[in-house]
Amino acid sequence: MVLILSTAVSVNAAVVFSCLGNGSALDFEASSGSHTLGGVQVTLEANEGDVNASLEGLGINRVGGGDESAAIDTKLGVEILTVSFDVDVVFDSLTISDLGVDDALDASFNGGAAIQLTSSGLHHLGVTLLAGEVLTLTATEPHAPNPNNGVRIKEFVVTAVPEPSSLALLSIACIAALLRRRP
Ligand SMILES: [Ca+2]
Ligand SMILES: [Ca+2]
Ligand SMILES: [Ca+2]
Repeated sequence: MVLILSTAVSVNAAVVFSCLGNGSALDFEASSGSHTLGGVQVTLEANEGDVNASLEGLGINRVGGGDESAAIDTKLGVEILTVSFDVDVVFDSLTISDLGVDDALDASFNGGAAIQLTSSGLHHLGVTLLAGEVLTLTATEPHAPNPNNGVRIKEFVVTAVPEPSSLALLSIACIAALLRRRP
């Protein structure tokens, strides 16, 4: 069984969605957009304004003065970015930056309890998100009424979960290989 699982993992490499750069693949400059990488399509949607990236990171560009246009913040109202995929994935990690003392980012997988992120850097999550389920990233204010002045998304990593049918085929192949090895 261990052999089967490790083989299954090795054929599903992690897909790294890097968010940096004006004009990068995730710089949609529209309320939502999709991008396919490594056979995994991601869809991002902003609750208000546009999904926007700059050299500093990815966030939401909201109409009005004073918004951090490439960050998720609460300056002009709570910004929420939703993330979904067209296949079942394990959401391995999320890298964020610019977390000040007044900033936090809540991550909720498919409506589940929020995981509050309060520091910049790489956060290992390892949560399964089925095709079409939504990861909700919400700018929150741990020290309200001080606004969250912006959290930037740098990168996220997902690994596609094998289809049950392909896993079954793989299992059969592994069993066959084991049987062949017997004297
Ligand atoms: Ca841009
Ligand atoms: Ca913003
Ligand atoms: Ca900040």
